[in-house]
Amino acid sequence: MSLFTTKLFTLVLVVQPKQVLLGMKKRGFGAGRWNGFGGKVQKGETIEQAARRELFEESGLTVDELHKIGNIKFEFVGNSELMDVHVFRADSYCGEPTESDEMRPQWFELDNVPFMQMWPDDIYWFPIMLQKRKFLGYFKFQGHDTILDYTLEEVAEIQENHLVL
Ligand code: 6OG
Repeated sequence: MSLFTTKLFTLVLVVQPKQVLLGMKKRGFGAGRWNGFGGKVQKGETIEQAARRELFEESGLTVDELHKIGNIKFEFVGNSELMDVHVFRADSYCGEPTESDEMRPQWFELDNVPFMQMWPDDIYWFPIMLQKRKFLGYFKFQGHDTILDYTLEEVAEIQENHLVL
């Protein structure tokens, strides 16, 4: 029996040959940090539908193809709810990045990703993502700044039901 409950989230990285689009989170969880676009999966939608919806709501972009590239489980000490984040990469997009209530989008050169103003896990898995490889990760946080433990492995495919904690 697991003592954890799990909540599903999405995270989309829009990547161009030399740049990645990030959004400055203006409010709520992770405010003040650059991140991909995403949020909670709602009842009645698939994870990919949620990823497209959140990407559009937060950045104004739509995409043809979303590649399922990663899954990261986040544990926060003292919190029995695991965040199960499904990570996608899009290599092309439609529309113009547009600021929303939640996010201010900005392009970053791939050799100038602002890791110091991002969640501390990102520096571990971004290089895998940018190389178009796939990964499974688990990060245990104390507060929002300290990683106590983590695991990260590259995988050939992201399965629907992998690791259960
Ligand atoms: P809303 O609360 O805005 O969804 N997220 C994380 N992203 C990274 N890179 N690292 C983390 O380390 C994260 N924890 C959560 C998932 C939250 C958004 O933030 C992502 C969602 O896209 C702890 O609805």
